[in-house]
Amino acid sequence: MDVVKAAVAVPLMVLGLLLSGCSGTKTADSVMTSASSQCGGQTMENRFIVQWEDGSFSVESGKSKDEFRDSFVTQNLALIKHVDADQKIQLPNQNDLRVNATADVGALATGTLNWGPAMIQASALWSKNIKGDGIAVAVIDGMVDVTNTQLRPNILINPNEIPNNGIDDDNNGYIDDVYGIQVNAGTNDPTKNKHGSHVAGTIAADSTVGPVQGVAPRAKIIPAQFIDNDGGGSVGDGIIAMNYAATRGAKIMNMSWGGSPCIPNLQAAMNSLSNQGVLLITASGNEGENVDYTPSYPSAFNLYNQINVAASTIDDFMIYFSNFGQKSVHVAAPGVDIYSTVPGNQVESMSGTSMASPMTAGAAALLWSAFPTATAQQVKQALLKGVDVTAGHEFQVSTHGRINVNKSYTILKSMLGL
Ligand SMILES: [Ca+2]
Ligand SMILES: [Ca+2]
Repeated sequence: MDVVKAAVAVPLMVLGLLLSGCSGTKTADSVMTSASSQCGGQTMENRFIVQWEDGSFSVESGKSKDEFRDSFVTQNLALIKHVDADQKIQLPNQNDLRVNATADVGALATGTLNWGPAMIQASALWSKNIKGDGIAVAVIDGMVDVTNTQLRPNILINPNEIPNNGIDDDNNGYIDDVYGIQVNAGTNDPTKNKHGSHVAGTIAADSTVGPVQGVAPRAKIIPAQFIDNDGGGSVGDGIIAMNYAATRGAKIMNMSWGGSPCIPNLQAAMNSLSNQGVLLITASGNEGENVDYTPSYPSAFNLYNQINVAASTIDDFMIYFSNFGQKSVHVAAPGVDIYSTVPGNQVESMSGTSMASPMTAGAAALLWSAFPTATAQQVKQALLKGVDVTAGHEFQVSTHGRINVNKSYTILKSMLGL
């Protein structure tokens, strides 16, 4: 599947020349993040994230910042709102994620295998037949193994795209995007990077066909892949993946990655999605830091419709490596020794805020499927107000608690006057 968004740049360049007289005081320098306001990170010298005046984003290439400013930016200035150098992001390697050996699932007590959904009381909603129906959740991550027995039933199919014919049948800019997209142009093998499959299973593994209980076992996953086999990706590709998922109807997006320093265009892109009513769930990060004072992004953006999630243990304490913060982290969710789907129809345990975030995304999908007229903000507030706060276990997050989707259900019902 190829990304053909770059082709849009040609007509825009022509139009840009025509309109350049209307650009006012805008200059090529004024729309580009200056070197002095860049705040570290692994800048990609030849790639640029362009925010256009119409609210869209694209990733463009150039020989250098100066060359890009003098050619592309100058020529398209009237249509460009802001330009950032793209930056690399990197998932923790598999050891840092504390991947355990493939579990002998049969030997595990059920309470151990699916302790996360149990702790947040998801089963209380399942028993009411509330299971995430009709809610699309985007996994903005590495490749999702769409052949996995427990994931396959819950991958959202693009009905207007004919598979494997090399044609963009629905004319959405992406060839053969039947399941989702791969923004990263490399060879993407879900067996090399299991993170996306694990995240997807926590959200929506179909519990009728395997041992993993997804929190919302009938929600639909939109795989929007931008992280490669080695866990690397770029902020610009992440923005493309998010905006693609929005066009496919994602109500919720899970972002189990971070570490980016301040990139105005990442904030602008996510703020736009938040303002469109998309609920953005982010992992607080695994550095054990207070992100109110040591922010990394997108964790610490604190957007209107963002929930930033810390990781808790089976004993209901925050794990030592979870980032925290009274202002910019909102809730905790189970994120340690989380068993979920990986390629080969296997089940593995991973630990990290990467696992706590999809636990929360799944909870949001349950609530939204129960109350489809709720706004993203109402779902967020219900999740925040429904947390369990246990004496002696208070989390250093704004709500001091760990999510409880059953309590949040009652709160949301009341908020909606139902
Ligand atoms: Ca298409
Ligand atoms: Ca096609």
